[in-house]
Amino acid sequence: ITITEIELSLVRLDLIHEFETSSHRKSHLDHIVVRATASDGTVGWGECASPSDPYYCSESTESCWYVLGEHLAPMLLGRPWEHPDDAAALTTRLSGNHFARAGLDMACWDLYGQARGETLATLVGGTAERISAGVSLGIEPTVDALLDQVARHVGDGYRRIKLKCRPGWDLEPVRAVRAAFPGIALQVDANTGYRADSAEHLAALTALDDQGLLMIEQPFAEDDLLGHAGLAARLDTPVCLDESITSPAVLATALHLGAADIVNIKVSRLGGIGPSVAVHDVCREAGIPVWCGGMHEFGIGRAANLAVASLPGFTLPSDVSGSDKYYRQDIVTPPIRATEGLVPVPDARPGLGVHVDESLIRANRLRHAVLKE
Ligand code: OSB
Ligand code: MG
Repeated sequence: ITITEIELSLVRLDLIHEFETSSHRKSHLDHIVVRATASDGTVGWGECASPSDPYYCSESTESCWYVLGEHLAPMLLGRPWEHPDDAAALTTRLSGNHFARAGLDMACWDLYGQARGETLATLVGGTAERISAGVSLGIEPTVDALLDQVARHVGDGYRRIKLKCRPGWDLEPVRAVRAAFPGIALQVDANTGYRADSAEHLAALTALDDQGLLMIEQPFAEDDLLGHAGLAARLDTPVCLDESITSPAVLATALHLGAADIVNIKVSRLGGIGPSVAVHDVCREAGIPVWCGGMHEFGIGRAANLAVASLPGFTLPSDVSGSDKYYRQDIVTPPIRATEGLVPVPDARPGLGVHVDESLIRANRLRHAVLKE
């Protein structure tokens, strides 16, 4: 396969409900949609689900736009490859920039799937036809507003609730949700908001230990693997890593240190499908449960997440909810939807398994660029 043209579109979709994490609040999503055309005219799609600003990680929409346009696209355009892993190998001299990489990687897998006549899920060895879905709920202005959100999503059939937390918004909301919904599967995500050297923070995290949580996700900084290992040893609640796990090599270190009881796999954080499958395989071998996280993806990224989440090691509910939880109209058909908390793995066509509605991309884009050899 040889890619001869790459079109980047910066697409904005408004969020139905504002989302606040330990670091910031957002009301819309700006993602870069990648449209890669092969020499035979086949079109492959990818989505760069980078956060707009560099808080969750050091990448941003603008860094992805720059890296895709100035570095990744020139490395790939006009160069033939047989498998998407070979396409990824053409760009290894670029350091980091995983979200930017993932956008292009997805488009390569979409092209590859179409060339082979197989879905992405089949190509990676996925087996599940439906993925158990949870929802990730942001920090709300009040506990009552949070309880309304939980009630709504439990009512919609979602199978697990994840609450964003931070110092000062932890024990109180968790206790309130636990009291109102005693039986639900519940977990928290701190997005690096706590410090392992703070007695106050450790006390807050320890106080969560009797709330029957499925896990506490990423309490400490991305590079604080020792801090997470110490906490994992001291809590009964499993510690899950998200931000920290940026590659299979970091995963190996984290597992060696006992820093992760559970791993959140995100295709974009890991820089693509290949490393995501590799992290899954190592965790499965090591008996570490994994689940599929999300970055508020549009339908393209959501379809890729579902394909990866169909692998057998994904035993915990994902964050890959229906796109209608986040935005009014999906840019793909059929739209990604949950029924009774289960999201079908797309299989309507080869590759990503969904059809991309180009008119919606054109209608919602803030800017675009066409790159050729
Ligand atoms: O840490 O999982 C996270 C969204 C943006 C940045 C980081 C995270 C999240 C989510 C949302 O939790 C998950 C989703 O896509 O539904
Ligand atoms: Mg997270």
